[in-house]
Amino acid sequence: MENIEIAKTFDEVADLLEIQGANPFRVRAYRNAARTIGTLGTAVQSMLERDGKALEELPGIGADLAGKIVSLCRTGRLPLLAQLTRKIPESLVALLRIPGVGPKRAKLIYTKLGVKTLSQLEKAARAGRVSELRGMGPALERTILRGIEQDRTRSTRVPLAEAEAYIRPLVDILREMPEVEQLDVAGSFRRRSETVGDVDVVVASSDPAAVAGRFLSYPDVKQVLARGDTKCSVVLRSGLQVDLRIVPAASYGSALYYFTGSKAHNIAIRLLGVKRHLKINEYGVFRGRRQIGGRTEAEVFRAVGLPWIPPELREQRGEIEAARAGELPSLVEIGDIRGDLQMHTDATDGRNTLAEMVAACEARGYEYIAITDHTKAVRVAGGLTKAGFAKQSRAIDAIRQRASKLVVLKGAEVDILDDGSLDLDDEALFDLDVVVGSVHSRFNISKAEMTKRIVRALQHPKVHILGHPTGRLLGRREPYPLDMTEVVKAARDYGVLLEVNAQPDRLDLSDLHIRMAKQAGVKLVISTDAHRVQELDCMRYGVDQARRGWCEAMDVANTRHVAAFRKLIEK
Ligand code: DGT
Ligand code: CA
Ligand code: CA
Ligand code: ZN
Repeated sequence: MENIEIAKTFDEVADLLEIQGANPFRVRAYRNAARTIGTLGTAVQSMLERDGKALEELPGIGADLAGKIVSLCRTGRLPLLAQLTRKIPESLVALLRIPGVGPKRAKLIYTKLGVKTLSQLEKAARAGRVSELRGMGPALERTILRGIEQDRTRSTRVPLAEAEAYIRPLVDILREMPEVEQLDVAGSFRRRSETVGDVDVVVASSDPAAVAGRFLSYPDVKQVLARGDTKCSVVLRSGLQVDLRIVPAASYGSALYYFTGSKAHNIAIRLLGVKRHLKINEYGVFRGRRQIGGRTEAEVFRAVGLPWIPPELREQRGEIEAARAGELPSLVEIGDIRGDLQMHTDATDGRNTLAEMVAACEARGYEYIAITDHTKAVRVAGGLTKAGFAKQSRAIDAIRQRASKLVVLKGAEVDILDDGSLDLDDEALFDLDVVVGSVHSRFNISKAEMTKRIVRALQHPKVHILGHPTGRLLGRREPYPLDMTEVVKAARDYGVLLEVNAQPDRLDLSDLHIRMAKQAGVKLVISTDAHRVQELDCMRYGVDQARRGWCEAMDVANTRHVAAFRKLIEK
């Protein structure tokens, strides 16, 4: 059992408990456990094999939850889940994906209308029966119908980080084989797309049968779609499809290049080859029948007169022209990042104390960080009042007394209220070093209203960063309607940084919006928005996203030294 499957099971338990109206603390406990397990660096299964008690030491996991994890790993089932689904159908959980339908409404819809599935909900909404329920109305009914439509067209793509978790153990096994000379994960995974359709693995080996055999016998394989000596395709238990290509070392570079894609990029490169009377495919670069290259990727690019192009750029968005002109960006790297400017502590909805977050950031070698807990409007997160921030400020002063190289900046993630005003008074704001302004409520307003709301917030002299600018949650919530051109313009005019939120289910801004901001001369900031120490490690997903947006280190504010960063955010 993979960590991520355990996490999903706990999330489902939390959903079902919530629909039943269970004690919110109990719901929270399962959600927190899901997050802990989902973001854990080591496999729970292997922890159990080594030391049965180690689980209980994880944050948010006591003896009771540890016992549940053990039985889940041993039997693949959780009795509690079965018990819950005896009372209410499991299919109701799908209703929660629809905007406007929370647990209370899902329960109401089920008990009053007998609706158990999305298609039944659609029927009921079309018949106008949903709007007749207490607290609902025609506007909500329309939102629900629109949500169901979007849910249907949404594909089964998997967030990159999730695919990474599923594929890592398999890749580790293959890499250990002496028959595997080289191995890379190619495709959209290597291009670091925010979601992947399937995972493409490329291997160099002179014994393809051995590699294919090991691949097909991997215990997590649920279904074999294709089996051949050089080409196999399987579906893992998680539902993720994995394609494997095995080639001789002399073709490895061209196979890696070819299966990295994107398709549009490949076609453009192949056409450049045709002009030079070259044939370029997954087996190599050929002049007539003679192979003239393909052992490395660089040889493929060299054959068409280009320098090697980083995979993140291979989307046929001008990278070939830039490469030809010698103007490829020198992309930002994880090692360039000197600070993390959004994170939460247990003063609000974070899991770790201020001291623990600080220590974890010191261990990661950062030069500076900002502690940015929520403000009071975010009630579910226990957002801080002015007094709460004053208390935190004293705690940070105490930490600053200790000799440490890490600069701890005082910050807040301040809610942008309905009218674009801020959820903290000016006096409190002016005591802070770094203010992230974010929208967490009232997503269902018009594009014009949302744009006005955000632009007004950016005008405030103490808003330095716009947090997760579009509010999307990959696969779960569409971005709120927003005129990004206007927001980018306002960010430039008022000297506000736009956040690239590195949480794997946010990655907000998107790659295209990042590039738009960069081209407008707006600086970005890559932040983890960590709610626990392990999440500090998701910085690399934000960096990948910024690379897809063509960012160099200079485009990213938190690659600067702390003094230069502070100067940059002065308005
Ligand atoms: P995905 O899986 O939907 O997230 O996206 P990719 O880019 O990983 O696409 P996939 O898995 O269908 O194929 C992997 C790569 O193989 C793709 O990026 C480029 C290459 N490829 C696939 N089909 C074609 C094709 O018809 N022509 C060319 N030139 N390349 C192709
Ligand atoms: Ca793929
Ligand atoms: Ca594929
Ligand atoms: Zn937030």
